[in-house]
Amino acid sequence: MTETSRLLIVHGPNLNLLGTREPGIYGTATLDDVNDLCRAAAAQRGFEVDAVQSNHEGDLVDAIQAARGTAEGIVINPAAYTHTSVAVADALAAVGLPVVEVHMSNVHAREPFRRHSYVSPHAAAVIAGAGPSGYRFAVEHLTALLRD
Ligand code: DHK
Repeated sequence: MTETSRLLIVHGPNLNLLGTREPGIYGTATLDDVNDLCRAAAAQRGFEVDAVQSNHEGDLVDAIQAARGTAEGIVINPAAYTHTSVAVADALAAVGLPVVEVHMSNVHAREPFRRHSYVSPHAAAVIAGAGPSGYRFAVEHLTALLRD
């Protein structure tokens, strides 16, 4: 572990609406709830968390690039950009930090276009369908990876 002991949590488009957005699919936890959960899970393992959400692809790329030197690993729910963004995938590859990809919903049980992820080839693990707990699992796995 380096002296920073920080993780970056990246949330893609429309995740600012968690809590009210299609609750039958995404549940009722808000983005703040999810970030609090990440902070608590990270703190138990001696890490701090920076969290960013954007509805704009380039902002997500900027945030991922900025993680180099400030974070030891990334948890990312790219949301719709999972299925479309070569730019987000390239940014993850460029920074070379360990990545865990999270989806609130089980993307494999939904529309066929949600089954493909540009991000997964750059992820150490992919967690889908566990709702907010998926973020906790992601933080636990990422911190375990970083400590081993
Ligand atoms: C969130 C989204 O916004 C969708 O575009 C993805 C993901 C699934 C989720 O389950 O968290 O397809």
